[in-house]
Amino acid sequence: MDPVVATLSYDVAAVRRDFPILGRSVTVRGTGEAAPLIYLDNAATSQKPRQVLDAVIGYYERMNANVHRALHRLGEEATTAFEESRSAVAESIGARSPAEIVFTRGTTEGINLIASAWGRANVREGDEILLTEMEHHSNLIPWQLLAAEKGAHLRFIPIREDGTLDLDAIESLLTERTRIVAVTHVSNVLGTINDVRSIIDAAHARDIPVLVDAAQSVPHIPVDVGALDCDFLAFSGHKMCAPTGIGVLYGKESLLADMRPYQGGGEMIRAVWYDRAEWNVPPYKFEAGTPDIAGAIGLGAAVDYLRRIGMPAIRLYEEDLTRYALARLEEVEDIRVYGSSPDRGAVISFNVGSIHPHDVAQILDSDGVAVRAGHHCAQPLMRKLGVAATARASLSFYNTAEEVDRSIGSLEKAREFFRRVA
Ligand code: C6P
Repeated sequence: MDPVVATLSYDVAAVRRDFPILGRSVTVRGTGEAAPLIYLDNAATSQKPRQVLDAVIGYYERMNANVHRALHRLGEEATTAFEESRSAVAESIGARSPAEIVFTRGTTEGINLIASAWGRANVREGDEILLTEMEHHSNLIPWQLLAAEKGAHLRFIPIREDGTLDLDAIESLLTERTRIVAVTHVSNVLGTINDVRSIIDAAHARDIPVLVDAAQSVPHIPVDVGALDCDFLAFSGHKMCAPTGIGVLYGKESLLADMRPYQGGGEMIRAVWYDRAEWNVPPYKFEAGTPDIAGAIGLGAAVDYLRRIGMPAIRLYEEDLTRYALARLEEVEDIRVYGSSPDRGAVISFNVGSIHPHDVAQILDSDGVAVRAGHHCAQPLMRKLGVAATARASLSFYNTAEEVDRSIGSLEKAREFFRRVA
């Protein structure tokens, strides 16, 4: 890995040149003119820099082989690159050892792994699982499945008007039946950055382990699992400049060592007989079958890339840009922004008057501005907010104030259009 040069600022124009897709233009519907693409759907998936694309292509061009099996040169090189990525990930989130880093398909698989492998062994009838009211379906459905199988109950930390968690409620929600707490670090709808450290402290005071859904935090803010003292933490490579299909589950080594495997197959065993088997050590115990080798190598390159810019610098830049975008949005008549936590990430959900968010997204798209509209895989939260859907702009370290300005122009256009047809 190159030496990490972390300062608190960086050259955004130079960073943008690393991303081939940011140089593309799209045809403006109506005029037929070409406009630069404005990509504001980073919470769904991020764009990929040349360094990551090269790492993936380089693997296939120079060392394509299976890992941990082949004794030949290619196998050895692929295994080294794969394990170097694991070490880079471990170092970047402050894990004590690469053995605490399980490669998964993404956040969803990481949470399912814990609900299944840890949950089935530790949750019993009448037990409770504590979540929050702002969870993505990925940190809700796996627990619903487990609760239904075991006869356990789900409890929820409520959210307040401003989209922050009511942490005062925790003390009464943590009971002698609570077996695990699973909480999102940053909401993919409200942008709220949750004070997971306090939640972890409260849970640990009762010996309850905590899983953090870090899908929207690891790509945007410095995250240190040692400082948080979380027991499990899951995130996705594709939201942090790496390819799709690769993700990470961090787990404290002692917990991973005690857990049953998640899936059976090659790689996760030490010895096999016709009627039984002995498991491999973590993390391999949880990596049955051929992994996404190219994806893991791409993730290693993405981690190196982000660390060279510096996560503190990325956080500062995105914080500024989000503040600017929120201020500009406030100028739009009839705008309603969901979530006003003082501590927030680069996600802004909004609606404009009674215009359907799908229409807002479509008009923005016709101007080359990509935002998401829908329930954002958080239907219970949408119900809580009293809406069926919202539009959502999610920013990244390569977006600019100029892009925000152009998007606001398109939003005004949408509002004007619907005022005329109303
Ligand atoms: N949210 C969004 O547009 P996967 O699909 O496994 O990479 O990530 C799931 C996930 C889990 N938790 C949170 C907080 C998330 O935001 C996501 C993914 C995307 O908001 C796609 S629905």
